[in-house]
Amino acid sequence: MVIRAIAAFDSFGNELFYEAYASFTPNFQLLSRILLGMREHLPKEYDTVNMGQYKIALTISSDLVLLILADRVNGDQELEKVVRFLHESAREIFSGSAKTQEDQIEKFREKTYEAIAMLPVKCTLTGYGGVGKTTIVRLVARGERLTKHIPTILADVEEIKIEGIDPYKVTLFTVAGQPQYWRTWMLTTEGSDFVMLVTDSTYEDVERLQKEIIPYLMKITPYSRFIIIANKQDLPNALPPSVIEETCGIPSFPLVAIRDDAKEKFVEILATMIRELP
Ligand SMILES: Nc1nc2c(ncn2[C@@H]2O[C@H](COP(=O)(O)OP(=O)(O)OP(=O)(O)O)[C@@H](O)[C@H]2O)c(=O)[nH]1
Ligand SMILES: [Mg+2]
Repeated sequence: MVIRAIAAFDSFGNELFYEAYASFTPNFQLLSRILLGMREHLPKEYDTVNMGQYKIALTISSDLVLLILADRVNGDQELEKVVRFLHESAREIFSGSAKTQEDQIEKFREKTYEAIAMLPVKCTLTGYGGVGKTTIVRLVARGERLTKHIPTILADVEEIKIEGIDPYKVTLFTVAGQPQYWRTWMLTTEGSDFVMLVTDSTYEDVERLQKEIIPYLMKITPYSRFIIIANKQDLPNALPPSVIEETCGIPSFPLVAIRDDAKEKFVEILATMIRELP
């Protein structure tokens, strides 16, 4: 789950806290004001509002309104837990009169980082057989370099945690790319915050992405965000990411998964994807 911004208001509508952790397109501050203005029409203490790929979750008590701008992909249950946790934390912190306002804000900011880390960002590497999905995950997870393509069966259940994209925690999954396993993508890819489409950057594979794989995945998980990893950029005739991006209409990033700096490069792509793509 990607939490993009958090705001808290007191009972008079004064802003107690606001912070954005990643980019987004909705005017969250204005939407917060609109929701505050219609409080009496929000009978439940917890509610959500869906807007395209985004979701606003809010909790209301007599002294506090807390709002979170998150991505829509995942179910409400885990989000509700986090919003309630933050609501209680905010009530405690902002009613403590001993401290200065800056201290209160700083203390609550720590709580928001804690809350964001409670919901890992699920990223699934998809794409055709042999394009380098398992290579990437092995390298990032264990520092191993694969030289042979051993087709993944069903789904590679490499689940790893990556540090360094604070305050976000990331979990990576990979699928099996051979066509006979595409049906399993329903289970592995559905509900991913990010679908990372890996291609070997050949004309043939990019065409397959555009014509078959992307339309199929869009059906399975329409609210996920998509990026392309243009892998095997070391090979002659590799299409550059700009051409792949234009062909598929999806942000594309270059990679050579068998190089020593691939892990670093991949983590950079993850960070850009999470923080900068709205
Ligand atoms: N030249 C080159 N070879 C690469 C690169 N990345 C991966 N490979 C090789 O390409 C093959 C990819 O194999 P895997 O990573 O197992 O492929 P996969 O996408 O997991 O395939 P499936 O599990 O069948 O879906 C391996 O032989 C890698 O060594 C790269 O950037 N450049
Ligand atoms: Mg594999």
